[in-house]
Amino acid sequence: MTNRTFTMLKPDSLEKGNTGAILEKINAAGFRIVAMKMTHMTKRDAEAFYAVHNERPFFGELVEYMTRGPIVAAILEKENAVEDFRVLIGATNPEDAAEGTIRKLYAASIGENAVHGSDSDENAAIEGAFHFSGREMF
Ligand code: 3AN
Repeated sequence: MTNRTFTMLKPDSLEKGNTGAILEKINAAGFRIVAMKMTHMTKRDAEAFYAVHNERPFFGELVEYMTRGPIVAAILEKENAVEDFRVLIGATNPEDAAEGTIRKLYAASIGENAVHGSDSDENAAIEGAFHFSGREMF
């Protein structure tokens, strides 16, 4: 699973009509799409996906946000995918994100930060398997 990462275009990106623009940046950065779908997470899905954050003060807000509308989930492949994708999306807080990064361009705040990117190869595999079966990966 090395060289694969997992991403979600979060509800705010779809609400604002930024899906195409964000996918274009991902494509231009050299990532190959292994799997992709539009889906709407249930409360239970979001609580499970973000279980590592369940003690954090923003957990309720995070679950509310991630379930308020559809998302685009995708598995992406590229050499050094996890690290390079984190560079492409920028810092968690868009105020700290570098110029030209997806979060700098499209995120409103630390809470509504447009995209998700896995933080390790291990989590990329877990998160990809959360959303996709083997038959949906190409
Ligand atoms: P990243 O998405 O950059 O890996 P994490 O894993 O620390 O950041 O946080 C997961 C998600 O939780 C973020 N994408 C964001 O939506 C939300 N989040 C993180 N920190 C905060 C915060 N201080 N206040 C509100 N929401 C937050």
